[in-house]
Amino acid sequence: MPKPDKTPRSDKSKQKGETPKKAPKLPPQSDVPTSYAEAQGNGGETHQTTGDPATTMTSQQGIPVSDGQNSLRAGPRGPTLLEDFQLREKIFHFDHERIPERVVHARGTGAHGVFELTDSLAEFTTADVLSKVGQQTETFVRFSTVAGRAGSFDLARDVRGFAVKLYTAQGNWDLVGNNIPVFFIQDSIKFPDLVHAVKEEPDRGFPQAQSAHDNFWDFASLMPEAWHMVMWQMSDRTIPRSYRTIEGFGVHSFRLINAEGKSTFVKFHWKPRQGLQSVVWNEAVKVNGADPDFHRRDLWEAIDSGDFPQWDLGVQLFDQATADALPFDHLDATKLIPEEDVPVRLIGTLTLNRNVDNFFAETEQVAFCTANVPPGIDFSDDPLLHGRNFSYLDTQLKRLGGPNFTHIPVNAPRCPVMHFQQDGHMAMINPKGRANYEPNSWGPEGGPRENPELGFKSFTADVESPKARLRSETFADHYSQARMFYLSQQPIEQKHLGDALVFELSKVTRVDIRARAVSHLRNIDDNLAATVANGLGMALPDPAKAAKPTLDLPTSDKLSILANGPDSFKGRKLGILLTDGSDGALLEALTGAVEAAGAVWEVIAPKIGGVVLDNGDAVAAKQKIDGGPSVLYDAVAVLPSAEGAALLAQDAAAKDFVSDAFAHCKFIGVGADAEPLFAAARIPPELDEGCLALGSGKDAKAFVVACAPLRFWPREATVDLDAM
Ligand code: HDD
Repeated sequence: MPKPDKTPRSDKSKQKGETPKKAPKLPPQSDVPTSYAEAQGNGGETHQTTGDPATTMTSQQGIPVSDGQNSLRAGPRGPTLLEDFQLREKIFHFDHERIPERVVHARGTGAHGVFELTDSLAEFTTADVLSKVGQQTETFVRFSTVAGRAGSFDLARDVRGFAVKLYTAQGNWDLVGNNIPVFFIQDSIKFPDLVHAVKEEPDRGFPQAQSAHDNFWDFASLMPEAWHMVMWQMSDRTIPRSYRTIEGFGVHSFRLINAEGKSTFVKFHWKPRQGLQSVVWNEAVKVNGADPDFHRRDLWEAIDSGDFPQWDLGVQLFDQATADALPFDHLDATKLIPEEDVPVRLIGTLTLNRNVDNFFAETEQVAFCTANVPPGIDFSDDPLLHGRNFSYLDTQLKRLGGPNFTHIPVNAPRCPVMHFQQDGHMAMINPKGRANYEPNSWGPEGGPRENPELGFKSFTADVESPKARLRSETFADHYSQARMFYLSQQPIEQKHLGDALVFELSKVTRVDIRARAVSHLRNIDDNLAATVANGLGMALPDPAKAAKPTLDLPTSDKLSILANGPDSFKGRKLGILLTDGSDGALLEALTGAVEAAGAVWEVIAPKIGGVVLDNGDAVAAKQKIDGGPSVLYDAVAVLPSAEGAALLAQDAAAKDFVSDAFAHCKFIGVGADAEPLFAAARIPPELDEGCLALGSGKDAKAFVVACAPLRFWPREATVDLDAM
């Protein structure tokens, strides 16, 4: 039998693609340089070409560079000369490297992919991208958090952006959504207030990437319309395990328009084939310290290793009569349409299959706009959507510095682009020819013409109303869907939601704001309100004044993460803690079982150099124990040798590895000799069913199968005071 390749998966990809970095060649003793100038070069090996023009470094103007290490100066210790255009250009360009970060969604990561249509909507829309089964459309997706700055951590409790650019044959279609199907506010005029309230407080510049502060809860507690979204925000949806395990929602109702001009309302959904999954809050807090790039690294590594994440595009299609029969207004972005009322029809699949070549050029410069829709897709009258259509175009001008950001490759449509717009900062593709206006009489050389048949046509709707600043009465029910969402959660999810509210409101210093927040919960669910009030150590306040009484709507399984989780360990990561002398045969069986399940594994060891197994095989480690805490893994196997376990029992990081995995309700594979480490980590000796003995090949397979539910939730009642 061939010996197993013990190289961790992520290292294998390196073997495949990346050029190994050469260690710098040290000069032999006899060649010791006699001057500093000579020593700098290491014989020229690391920074000079062998004379090949193709690899010669140049300035921005293309002028070849002879020396990139030293600026031009008068004598070795004399003044630097203004004449040094090379130094001047390099520093000038560096000084201008930053552009304004996005005012919201600043922290994000992007990837390329393809969307393939599997079910035609041609009877509803003239949009080519939704009509031709089998057609593949190039796509770019950017995932993001909302509140944190570009350098903030990934696992903030926050909404996730899910922005999709489809380069369709009829122009770019941007579906700029979130991982939550509703929004905090009904009218875009409140957006700056919402964003100001959630971001750092303006006097002190903190807290970063948190809603757990007075200003956010002050605002939320004064905005009853926010409370449906607040329920989602306090659920585990906002601490996802991975971008690969979130849903995406277009939020608003849009319209599909067919060849006869008939309109059908549509809501868009992205459903992850990876299943939904989140982490627990204590884990999120620790992940942020252990790996602030947890989500972007996860997406990058999955795509890099060929495990391409996929989402199905779903549509809820409904007509005006259906909309009129709903107990709420579908134009109100704080409401969703339950899938039980209007089913989601899956019509295509998005596959992310290529990482970016350059983060700035692509992920940072990509510019989305909700107004970018091809013919056949149109807007509903959702007032939040209308504000967005204005805002995104405006923001790109500020961020990207001029009106020609569509010339940047990641933003450029892949179909022909023909118009008479010209010039401006950074213009790269001015229209050709003599005529730069229309109509003109230059014939075919005169450039493009409008096309009443193929061109975009807005849906014709009658509008007759007084001009006024109004909020429709049909938007007035703020609590019924918040209650529906809460009651649709499984008990452990309800517990997490209550814990999150207690955590967040415990960070609020003003007691009156805490009380006002809880007063809204009384209109949502009295048990939840009582739990939160108890958790905050305060008396239950009176219910907030409600514009409409809360309705008891039917619950929906689709709103629960746990009811929509994966059915296997596929795409997940197992952390295997080893020491010298660990069982080689077991490791081989375990890694085989993990790979057969389509999952990945990493070795964590006392030293990054790795360990030598009982069969003499050397295994490289991916992480040293304190750099690879168990929070980075979906499940762990703890397989030290007897000697190793005795040593690890004295090591704080090793004990945390085990006790955190236990506290976070992870499935744990327990090696035959691991007991002293478990005892030192204060794990009760009677191991629960989430801790599985690992001894043979058969056990290894059973362990990976057992990991499918991802967490052993019954344990939470034994490790969390709030649950006892
Ligand atoms: Fe927004 C960015 C999603 C309401 C104004 N928004 C932005 C991004 C996402 C969303 C995913 C990041 C795009 C990227 O990756 O580049 N926004 C939403 C959703 C909303 C929403 C789902 C409600 C349904 N947004 C919203 C409103 C306004 C904005 C009401 C203003 C009226 N959003 C912006 C913005 C941003 C933005 C300021 C910042 C950077 C950018 O647009 O390109 O214009």
